[in-house]
Amino acid sequence: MPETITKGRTDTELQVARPRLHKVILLNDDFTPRGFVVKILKYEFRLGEAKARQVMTTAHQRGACVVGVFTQDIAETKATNAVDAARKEGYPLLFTTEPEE
Ligand code: TYC
Repeated sequence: MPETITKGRTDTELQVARPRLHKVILLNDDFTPRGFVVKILKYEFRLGEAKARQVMTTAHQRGACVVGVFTQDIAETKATNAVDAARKEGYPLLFTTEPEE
């Protein structure tokens, strides 16, 4: 009869590792037009008009606002694309990413 091998197995080892999620944060500045910020939030982050206006207004009033939470790859790609689109128009708009606690 073959022995059942259980040695070294723990509940922890059987858990599937979930990728750590990263926040994309919109930063305020004094130069980028509000309408342009809303446009970027709609087209790069797929926010609806009302949500895009709300996120833009929060960043405008408080200095920063979380736009969304994504896997690291997607967060960095969206932030880079959004910054590139702003630079093309000559605006200093900034998005950063940081890991969620
Ligand atoms: N503060 C900008 C202005 O008054 C608008 C703005 C809002 C810019 C949010 C960036 O993340 C931002 N034109």
